[in-house]
Amino acid sequence: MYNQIIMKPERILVIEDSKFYMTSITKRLGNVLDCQAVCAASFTQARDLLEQDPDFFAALVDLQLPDADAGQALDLVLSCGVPPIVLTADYDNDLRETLVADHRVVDYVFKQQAHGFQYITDLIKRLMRNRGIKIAIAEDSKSQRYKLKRILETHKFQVLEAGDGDAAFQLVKQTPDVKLVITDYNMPVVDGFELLTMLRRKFHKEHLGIIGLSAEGNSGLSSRFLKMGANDFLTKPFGPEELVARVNQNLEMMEMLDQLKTLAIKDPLTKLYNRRYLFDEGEKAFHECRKCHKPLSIAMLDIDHFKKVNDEHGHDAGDAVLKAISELLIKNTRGSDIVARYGGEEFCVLAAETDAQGAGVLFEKIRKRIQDTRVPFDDKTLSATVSIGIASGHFFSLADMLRHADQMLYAAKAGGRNKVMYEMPV
Ligand code: GH3
Ligand code: MG
Ligand code: MG
Ligand code: MG
Repeated sequence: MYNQIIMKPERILVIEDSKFYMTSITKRLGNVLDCQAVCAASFTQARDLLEQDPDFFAALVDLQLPDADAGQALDLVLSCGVPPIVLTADYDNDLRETLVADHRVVDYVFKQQAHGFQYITDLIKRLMRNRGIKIAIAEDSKSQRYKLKRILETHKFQVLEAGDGDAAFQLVKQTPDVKLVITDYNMPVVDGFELLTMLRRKFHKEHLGIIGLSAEGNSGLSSRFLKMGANDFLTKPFGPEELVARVNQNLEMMEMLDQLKTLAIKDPLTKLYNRRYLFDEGEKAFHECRKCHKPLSIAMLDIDHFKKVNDEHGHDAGDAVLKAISELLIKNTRGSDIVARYGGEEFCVLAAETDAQGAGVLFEKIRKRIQDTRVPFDDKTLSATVSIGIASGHFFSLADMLRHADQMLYAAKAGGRNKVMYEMPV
């Protein structure tokens, strides 16, 4: 039995009197984002809904409604603490300035805007993602810090604050999942450049983004921030739209790099490391163990008669078995071991600091657990066994170890399959 956490879809309040607009946006929210759109066709309806339960993730608010003054619904939503995305029929510069000045407003969208629905769903998707992202602000000016915090919190980021560079450094050190630091230059104790230098000694650009804030008229500051390892900079004074756009752009860039890296080292089906990673990291582990006279074991695993699973139940069933075995391998090994998909239905586990005896016990347990595993697929239950060959101890090279493990695997196959084969050192 699986323990499943059922997540309730987020509720989004949509206050809109145009039936067409309401239907289109509601459909998209449900289909694209798995959100629950709660519809209010008038101000009165919106007020009743908010009175019943004001716990909305966000609100889409039409400024023009038949039973209220312009903007009355926006005030209502803000007074309930729900972050609003304003929908407006026409562009008006004064209106834009009023909206931008209120740091509690997430954004505004023109209804005629090309790809407007896409814009809204992308925005809400980002707000959902932002909930899990921590941003630290290093800024000595209280009012500036408050402004930044307010804007970022409206966009659902988790915000941490520090009044000088040293406090910011301590904060980031204690909170390793901070994704982005926004830092002022001129600060007491430790200034923006020193903070940048201290942070870069510990955290790489790809893991911790840093945006420097430089004062107007000092263009030298921005280029210095970049040269010293900042990801980006913003020149003061800046508006919330500029800040949020830069923050998002930098986060997206980091996420993309992360995804690219994952693609380069992991197998997409099983999420295990690929062959290339095994060779690169395995080589390092091999030399490390040899240098420190620590034991090392390598196991090659091959699913028995796997072709039959595909032939009898189809390729998707085969994939389900591959995934189940991969999960089992991860669960039954240590984080420091390298578990890789070596080829189609072949796996390789590199267990550092494990001698022949330890490896024998470990892989016998794994063999037994795979044999006992039942994989549900459609209305069927699938099962599989594996043959395992182990190489332990001191070898000339990693390739040499892999070759030996492969020979042992061959012996396990020849010996009847569903077996673990290894030679104990004499
Ligand atoms: P043995 O016990 O001798 O290892 O027999 P086997 O059938 O497991 O070995 P064989 O090498 O003949 O067949 C391997 C099969 O694995 C054939 C191939 O279609 C299947 N396979 C390889 N990669 C994948 C994959 O990604 N998904 C699925 N479903 N099957 C795969
Ligand atoms: Mg300052
Ligand atoms: Mg094979
Ligand atoms: Mg096989």
